[in-house]
Amino acid sequence: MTARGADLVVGALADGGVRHLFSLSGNQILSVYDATIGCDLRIIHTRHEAAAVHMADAWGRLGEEPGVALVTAGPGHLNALSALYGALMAESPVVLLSGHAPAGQSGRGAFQEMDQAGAAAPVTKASWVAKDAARLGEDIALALEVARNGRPGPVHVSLPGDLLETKVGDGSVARVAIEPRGSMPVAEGDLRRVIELLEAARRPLILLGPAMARPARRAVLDRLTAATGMPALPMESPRGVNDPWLHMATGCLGRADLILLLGKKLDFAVRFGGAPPFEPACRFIQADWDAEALDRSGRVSLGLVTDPALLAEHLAASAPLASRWREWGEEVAVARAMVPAEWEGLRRSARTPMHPLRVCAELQPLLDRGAVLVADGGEFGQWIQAGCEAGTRMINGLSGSIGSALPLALAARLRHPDRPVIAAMGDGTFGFHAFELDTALRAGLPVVAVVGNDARWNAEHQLQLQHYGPARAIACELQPSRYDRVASALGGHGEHVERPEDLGPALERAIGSGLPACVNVVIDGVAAPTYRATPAPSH
Ligand SMILES: Cc1ncc(C[n+]2csc(CCOP(=O)(O)OP(=O)(O)O)c2C)c(N)n1
Ligand SMILES: [Mg+2]
Repeated sequence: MTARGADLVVGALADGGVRHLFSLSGNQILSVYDATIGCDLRIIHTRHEAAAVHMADAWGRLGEEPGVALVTAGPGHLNALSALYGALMAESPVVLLSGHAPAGQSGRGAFQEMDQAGAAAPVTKASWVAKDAARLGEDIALALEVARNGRPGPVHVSLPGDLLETKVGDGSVARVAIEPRGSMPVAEGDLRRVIELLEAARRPLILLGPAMARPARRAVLDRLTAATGMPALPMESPRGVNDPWLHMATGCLGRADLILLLGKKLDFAVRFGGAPPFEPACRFIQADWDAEALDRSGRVSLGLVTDPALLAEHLAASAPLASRWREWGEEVAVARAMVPAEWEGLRRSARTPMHPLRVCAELQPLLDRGAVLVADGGEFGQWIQAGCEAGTRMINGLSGSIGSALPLALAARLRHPDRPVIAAMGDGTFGFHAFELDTALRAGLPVVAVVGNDARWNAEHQLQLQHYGPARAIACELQPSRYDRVASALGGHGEHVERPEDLGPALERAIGSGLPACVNVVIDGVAAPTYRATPAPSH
């Protein structure tokens, strides 16, 4: 059989270790669908292009290997872009392949013709339109390599429909190998300067960017903390230094006299290094893969372009730093484990509507048994993030976007087929991708959506109360809808819960059903957690 451009695309994906394409069909990509027949490349097709990209994002975050989404041209491509922003901010290796108007009609007003590479450029590491049918395999191999190299992130390639259909040879599709860029060594002088600054510090603290905080690189950080005592905190929430999951450790930021930013930009998440939370005298060191990511405001005393994980490795092996900050490290760890004193009562509270912490208390045994937790944003999402501990946990991330939890959960289930996967989100958020419960059913990915239903966009409602007062709360109310019935209508399992004692059994039934499920929980729409109260040890 004569190979087409589309066969080169599929061949290069397979050679690159890609086994799943998260996709929504469209005219310009049907040749790629056709080319997958008989290949070890499964198409999981979604109900919205953004969901396909969210799934690719989760796949990337969970395994550090690129998740690949395939969408159609023009509007399909544009639908995918908001989710690409999520992957960019989460530093997730993702490749978005979009169908594109035929190259042969370029500039003539072809169907769905637009500047797709330009549109994707602000939310990608690299973005281009393939030019040559015979070299489509190289485009794919390069995209996979760029996505995973250095700071991981999304890459976009537009695939003109006519190139995909072009005959390119006799079917013997040549393997394409792109040489991976080698890791970046740490210059000896740089390492010496970092060690000198650290030696002078009494309470140094490491802040990690999202990629550094994920398990693959986190292991190095754990070794560094074990060797030196120096604590490390992830900055992966849009609430940054106020990430509710940090608990009382947020209060330790103001006590640090040196912050070591590893793969973490000096951005909004860390309040640009300002006071509060940081003392004006606190010094900053920044190590990053990219020179463009280094601070230019003058706040950082030492900026290095290097692989931050490799720097951590060297620091862990540095004799002068060994065991230097044991007490301080312990102090931060204890603060991380402390939550406000009143939480214990709220976790047990029998009142209705339920407090979000009571929902956390009912979820925790499932997480202790190995369930994966995906938490979205909004006030309910913040409570879940703050009040639950999970071995495998994914949150919406620094994009601050709501809506991704359900598609992220589907990919988590694909990655961990033997573990229950719980996606917790507010009622407003559920509306973004509720129909992915249908994808879940078709693809055999039973996840449990736990919807905290307070019949409003509470996070914004709370901001209105704070800034404009109760008399000027406007346009944030929703219906107290029975979202569980959405799941049943789509062939899944639905549970509606109003009383706290019913939640645990409802969750068990939802997981036991083996179907995609929605547990609609009527909750009290309280404001997200804050940490001013007297601390108590957490559960
Ligand atoms: C894509 C996107 N649109 C809008 C927002 C603004 N936003 C943040 S939280 C929120 C409310 C979420 O409501 P819900 O899911 O019901 O959770 P709740 O806050 O009520 O617990 C909104 C509208 C956002 N962060 N992302
Ligand atoms: Mg809500």
